[in-house]
Amino acid sequence: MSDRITITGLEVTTCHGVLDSEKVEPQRFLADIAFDIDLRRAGETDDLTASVSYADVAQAAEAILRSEPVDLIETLAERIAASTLAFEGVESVEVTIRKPQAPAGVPFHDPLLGGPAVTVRRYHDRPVVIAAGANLGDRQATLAAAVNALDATNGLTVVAVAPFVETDPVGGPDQPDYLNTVILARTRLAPLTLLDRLNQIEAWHHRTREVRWGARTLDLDLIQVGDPGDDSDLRSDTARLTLPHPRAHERGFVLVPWASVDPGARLRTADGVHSVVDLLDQVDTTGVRSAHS
Ligand code: A4P
Ligand code: MG
Repeated sequence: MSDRITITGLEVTTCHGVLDSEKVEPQRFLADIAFDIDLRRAGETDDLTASVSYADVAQAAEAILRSEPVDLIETLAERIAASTLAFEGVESVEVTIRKPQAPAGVPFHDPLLGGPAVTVRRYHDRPVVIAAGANLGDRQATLAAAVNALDATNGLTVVAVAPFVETDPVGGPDQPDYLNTVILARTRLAPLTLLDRLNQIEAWHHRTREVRWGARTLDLDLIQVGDPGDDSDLRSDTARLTLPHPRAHERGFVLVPWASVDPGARLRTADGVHSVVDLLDQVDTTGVRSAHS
């Protein structure tokens, strides 16, 4: 369940409308903007960078209202919705534009909130690729439970799950073989919200972090958010979240299941966007075997 920031009654007197007279005679336009965003971290840290500044959103909306005349308040609402959704962390937005002095040929009683209004609701719907691995406990049951927990997440829908593969451990200390899979989903959630959710699901499965690349009951990694094919994939370069995942392109235990569930998949690496099938040609996949369940 996400949180919400609301900006109510942003007012600009300007010229928009279908009639010629409206293009030259200014009238009042009012905008209400409500956007959904995970505010937990901002509330816990008192840090504005963990939220979105309502001033920035409101000023961007004001600039749209003040820009060259358009015919429709639908256009204003659509543009303000797009501008608000572009702020990092915003999941969805609802924009209402009121035009209380609209020349509709009828009287409106309330000079502030009377008259016509349009409301649009828009949300992100991005493809996301999640890699899952387990090499302690009942690996099969854990991966299945993780898929269910992901699908039960508000704002995320699982689209496909790759057949599980049995894999030799890569890196780290001596440890048992892994069961790995790749999950394709669609989401309106911001990447950091998604990462918090992955960590929560790992914690439910008693994931501990004593040794880097050590054995684990469950590992859930974010591989990619958005589509590099149309340049809409999100990039992040912080210790908490690196996107796309910096090691995915060299790991058979990610690429093999990913290519099997989505042969057309693409991944951005340091030297451009590649098809996952092509990347697979360059990695050693001898340690990846199909798992018979
Ligand atoms: N982090 C940064 N970016 C991301 C991201 N895109 N997705 C941060 C997930 N986490 C990300 O993660 C360490 C830190 O990375 C976290 O603070 C997180 O905020 P972790 O899950 O605590 O530790 P980890 O998984 O041991 O580290 P890492 O570096 O993610 O390991 P890898 O590269 O995922 O490797 N062999 C086989 N056969 N199968 C496996 O699944 N997995 C690993 C882990 C090693 N060998 C394996 C397998
Ligand atoms: Mg991890």
